[in-house]
Amino acid sequence: MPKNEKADAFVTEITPRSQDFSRWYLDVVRRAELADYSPVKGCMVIRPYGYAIWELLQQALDTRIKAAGHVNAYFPLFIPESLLTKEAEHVEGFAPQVAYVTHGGGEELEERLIVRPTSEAIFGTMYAKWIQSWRDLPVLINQWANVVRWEKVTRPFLRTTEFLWQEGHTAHETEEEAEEETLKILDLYAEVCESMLAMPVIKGRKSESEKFAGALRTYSIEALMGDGRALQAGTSHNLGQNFAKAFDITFQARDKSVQHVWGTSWGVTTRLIGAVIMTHGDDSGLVLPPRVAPYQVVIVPIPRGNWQETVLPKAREIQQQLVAGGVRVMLDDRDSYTPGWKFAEWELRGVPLRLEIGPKDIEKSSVLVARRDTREKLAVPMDGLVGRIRELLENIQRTLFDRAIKFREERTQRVNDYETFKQVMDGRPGFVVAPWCGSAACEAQIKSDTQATIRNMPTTAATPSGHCIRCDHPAVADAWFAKAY
Ligand code: 87F
Repeated sequence: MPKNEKADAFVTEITPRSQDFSRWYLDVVRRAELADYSPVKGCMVIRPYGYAIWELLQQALDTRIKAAGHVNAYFPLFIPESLLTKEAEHVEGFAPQVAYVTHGGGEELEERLIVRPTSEAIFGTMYAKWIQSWRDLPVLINQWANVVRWEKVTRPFLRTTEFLWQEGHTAHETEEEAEEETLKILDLYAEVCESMLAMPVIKGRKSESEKFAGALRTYSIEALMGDGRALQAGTSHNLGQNFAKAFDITFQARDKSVQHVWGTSWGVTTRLIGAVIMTHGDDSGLVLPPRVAPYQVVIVPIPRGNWQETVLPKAREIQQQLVAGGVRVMLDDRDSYTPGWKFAEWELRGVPLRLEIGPKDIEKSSVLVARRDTREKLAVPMDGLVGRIRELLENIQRTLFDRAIKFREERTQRVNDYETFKQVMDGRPGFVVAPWCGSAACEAQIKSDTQATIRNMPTTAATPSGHCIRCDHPAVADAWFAKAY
């Protein structure tokens, strides 16, 4: 496509957020080259730019998971059908989502295999073999893997048939230790979301109806997206002894008695990429927090005069300085595109800082720096450039987080009566915090009246004072309600 035609095209190619948020989201995913659809419905290709974000996130998670004492391993993709049905009770609701392998080597298999939708069953089976004594505990294993869940409605990153994740599976001597582990991981997830993705999250416990059926207690982190809908960004389960009983994972305790281990499982997925898009993106496209930006800085040389001999060498020199200073840099030296086209392109792809350098800048020994988050432009002296750029990147990281916090505060309302609750839920989307009695009936009624679900109940909250928003019985918790993804 000729340059100008392409340049005109992209401006109109992103639907404004206010017009249609989900169209906007799909436009950004496609135009920023984060992902693309594959020939199999619901399966997507994570393109290099999207995968680079995942790698940065993966590294941050992996480092912290290991620092918390866990080790990585790899368990098989295929699981015998009979293993899954051992935990029949927990699996019932999920059955339609399971994909089967029925043939191999040109023959029908004696036993069908499932493509893992999660790995509790295979971890459980192996733990039963590996764990004998209290001396073998705790077992703290994580794996990075792909999983498959057959989904009717899919959306890139947010809900796909196959996705990438980490899943941790641990076994402990006591219930207290398992609970401690579950909450430790919840904190870890929250810290990664807040420090890396600049995405504030609410940490809390799920209601009975929203918890994983195989768990004693499920905790989640919940974030508010740019359209005011909530997104579950990670879960951590205290499995109690449920899986230990289903898979016969026992150990000889210190007092010589034989007991079942206490388990946990927890995971975050490539959905987090969707979360970062919807938390910070704007009408010009993606806005990436510097810590997960594949390129933190793009250098665009301004082609004037004999720029190849003057501007380009200077641009390369700056690039090298920045790289040496630990900054991820892209020097866009393609001469087939105009600077204006490049500006729009890297803006759309969310690069936090753009450096423009032309003959005039060289004369003045400075560069022009444009921030993606605030769109501010400033001249920065070449002298001390690396330090200044690093400061700016940190400032952008903080600014995005502060902005997201402010947005969430503006979109969070506390209410104490059902009429107001319904009105608020009917209005501008966001979180509504309200006292709840703990009954599934009230929860279901609220959902059918308003489409809102309990996202979670913060672990840090004080005991609630009020009465259930719906039935007026004494409340067991202040619940965070929202319409959710
Ligand atoms: C789909 C099909 C079969 C979710 C499923 O949340 C089974 C399941 O067990 C299933 N979808 N789950 C629950 C997964 C629980 C848990 N596993 C480890 C997590 C995080 C990572």
